[in-house]
Amino acid sequence: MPVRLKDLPRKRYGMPGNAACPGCPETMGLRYVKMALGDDVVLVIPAGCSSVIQGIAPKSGINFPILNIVFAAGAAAAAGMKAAFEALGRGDVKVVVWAGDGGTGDIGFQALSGAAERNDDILYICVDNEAYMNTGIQRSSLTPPGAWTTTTWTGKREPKKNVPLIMIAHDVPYVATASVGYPQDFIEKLRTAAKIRGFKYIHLHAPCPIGWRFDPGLTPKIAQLAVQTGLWPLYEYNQGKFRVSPFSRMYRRPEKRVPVIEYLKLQGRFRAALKNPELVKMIEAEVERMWRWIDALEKSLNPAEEARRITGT
Ligand SMILES: Cc1ncc(C[n+]2csc(CCOP(=O)(O)OP(=O)(O)O)c2C)c(N)n1
Ligand code: SF4
Ligand SMILES: [Mg+2]
Repeated sequence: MPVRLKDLPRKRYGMPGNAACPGCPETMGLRYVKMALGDDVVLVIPAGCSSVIQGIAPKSGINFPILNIVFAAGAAAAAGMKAAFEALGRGDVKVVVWAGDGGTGDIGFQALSGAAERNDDILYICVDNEAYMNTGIQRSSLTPPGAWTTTTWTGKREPKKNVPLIMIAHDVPYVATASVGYPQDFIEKLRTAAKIRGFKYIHLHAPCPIGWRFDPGLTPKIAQLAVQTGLWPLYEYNQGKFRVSPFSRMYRRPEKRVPVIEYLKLQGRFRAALKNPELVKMIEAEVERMWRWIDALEKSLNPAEEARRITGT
């Protein structure tokens, strides 16, 4: 059912004066997670900005239960915690991993892949600000081509690792992409995922004003532009059924599509790339390549057949 803003809880989950930078997409995303899932939720957070946003123990700028855990172990710790809740007769508690792009696509990837393969009953959210922000903006495998970081001074040359597609290939029940620029879509996907037993993965695009070099007031706008240019497609793979989400359907209507350059030019991290036509072409080619994957998935998956295969009916 579509989410109506007026029905969402008004409770404060991030407290005033927490340690996030102004315009931080991670605090926005954390708030939406709690608004969507309610109180019986424990978060597991590997090292990253969200570990620091909480502040220094015994105080916390975030008022819900969190286990902070080493980088490599997010999904494994969550799977163990879920098993413990079940043993205690509290299988209703939702265990959610909230990990950065570095903690997901690089250092935590083996634990993520293992939990997915075992179909552990957890929800894993990658909050993707496209670099190792907490340690000073180093490149990750999810940094997009053309982007400046402190370890890619002239712009990254390699493509962005496509973790959501890798997760679909793990044959898990639920995979979706989302954006902090479209909170209702994100909240709907969180609620859909929460009703499914087994492994769920949501990849949240999270523009970071500090690392991407833009005005902190522009976080939602930059997030929306990523979707409107087709650079960040919103879609959902639910038990064998693949569908492009409504806000991304405009990509298929070229007259509605926003040129990629409109997204790039608002961000200081693409300043060098914008002077290099080859890099801009590479970024545009990446967008088209990603949409070819999406078209292929949409055409090739037979929803009824897939659902039968997964559920064994
Ligand atoms: C094994 C290990 N290596 C490096 C670090 C240092 N470290 C802490 S946070 C962080 C960056 C995390 O990046 P990401 O997962 O993308 O989260 P973000 O800070 O961007 O939210 C790094 C490298 C660490 N804590 N543990
Ligand atoms: S560096 Fe970016 S993600 Fe990290 S706290 Fe600041 S705004 Fe948030
Ligand atoms: Mg990051």
